[in-house]
Amino acid sequence: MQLKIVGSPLPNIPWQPRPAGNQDLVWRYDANPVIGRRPLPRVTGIYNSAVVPWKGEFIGVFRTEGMDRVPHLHVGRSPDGLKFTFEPKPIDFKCDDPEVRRHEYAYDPRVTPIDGVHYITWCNGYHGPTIGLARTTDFVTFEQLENAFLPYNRNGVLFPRKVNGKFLMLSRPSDTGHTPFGDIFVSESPDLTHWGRHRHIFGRGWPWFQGMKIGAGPSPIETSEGWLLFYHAVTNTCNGYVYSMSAMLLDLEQPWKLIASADQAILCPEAPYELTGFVPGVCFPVGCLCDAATGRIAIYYGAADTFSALCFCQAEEIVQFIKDHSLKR
Ligand code: BMA
Repeated sequence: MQLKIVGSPLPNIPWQPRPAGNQDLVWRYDANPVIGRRPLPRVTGIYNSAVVPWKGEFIGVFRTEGMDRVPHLHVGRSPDGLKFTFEPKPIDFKCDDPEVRRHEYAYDPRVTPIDGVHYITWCNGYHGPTIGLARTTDFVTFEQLENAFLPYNRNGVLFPRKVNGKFLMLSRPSDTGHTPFGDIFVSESPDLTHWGRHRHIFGRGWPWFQGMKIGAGPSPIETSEGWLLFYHAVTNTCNGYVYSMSAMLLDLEQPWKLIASADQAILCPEAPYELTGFVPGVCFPVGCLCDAATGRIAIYYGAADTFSALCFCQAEEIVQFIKDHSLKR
C-alpha cells in the first residue's frame, strides 16, 4: 500500500521518530506532558484541546478548568506545537441571539478548517450537554452558530470538507452524566444550522476495551484508503472508566459506511501523567496535525483530565494495522 494523506505538507510538524526498540504503533513524546499543571493562574489543568497549523506556527482552542471545575475555552498559541501561551480570558463568542449565546460551560473543543474558515465544535451546556458550533477566520473574533443538536450529545466532530455538497458531523448522543453508553453517528447539513439524515457508524461493544462507549477524536483525516478516524474507547472496571485510543477507517464518499475498525486499542493509559491526575486512566485524543508529505501524524490528547500530551504515528502503519486487525463482530 502506498497511502496518501489528502492535505498539505507540514514540514514543521512536532515530531520525534519512534524510539529504538519500541514496537508500538503509537509512541509518546518523550517530554510529555506538553501542558503541565497550573498553566494559568487559578487553572488546574488544560486538556482535551485542539491544535491546528496557523501562519507557519500553531494555534488552538483549549479547555481550561479552574478551582470551581467549570470548563471554559481559551485561545492558545505556539511557535512549535510544543510550548504554548494562552489567552487569560475565555473566548467571548459573538452571537445576536442571547438564547444561543447563554453560557453554562464549554469543553472538549475540536477545530476543523473547511474552505478557509476554522470551525470550533465543543460540548456546550444548554440544558445539558449538546454540540456548540462557532466559526472564525482570525482566532480573535468567534461567531457562535446554532447548537447543532438537541441535548444530550457530546463529541461533535466536523469532517474537514463537504461530502456530496453537505457538511458532515460526527456525534455521540449521551445523557446528562457520565454516560454509561455511546455510539458514533454522522449527520449532514446544507448550512450548518439544519442537521439530518442521521446514520449510525459504529457502536460500543466487543471487545472489552470499548465495551462501555466510544466517541470521535480529532477531525477525520482524508487518505487514499478512506477517512482515518481516531476515537476514544471506554471500558468499565471495578475502579471506574478507562479511556484508550483506537482507530477506524470510513468510506470516503459514504462515511457512514465503516471499512474497518481496529480490534484493540493503539494507546492505553500507562504513563504517570495518564494515571495520576484529576481522573486517572484517561487518554482522550482531540486534535491532530498531519504532514501529507511524510505521512507523519502528531496527536494531542488529554491525559488524566489534567494534562495535554502528544503522541506520534505514521498514517500508513495505522491504516495497515486497522486492515490487518479488522474487528469482526
Ligand atoms: C468524558 C468527558 C471528557 C473527559 C472524560 C474522562 O465524559 O467529560 O471531557 O475527559 O469523560 O473523564
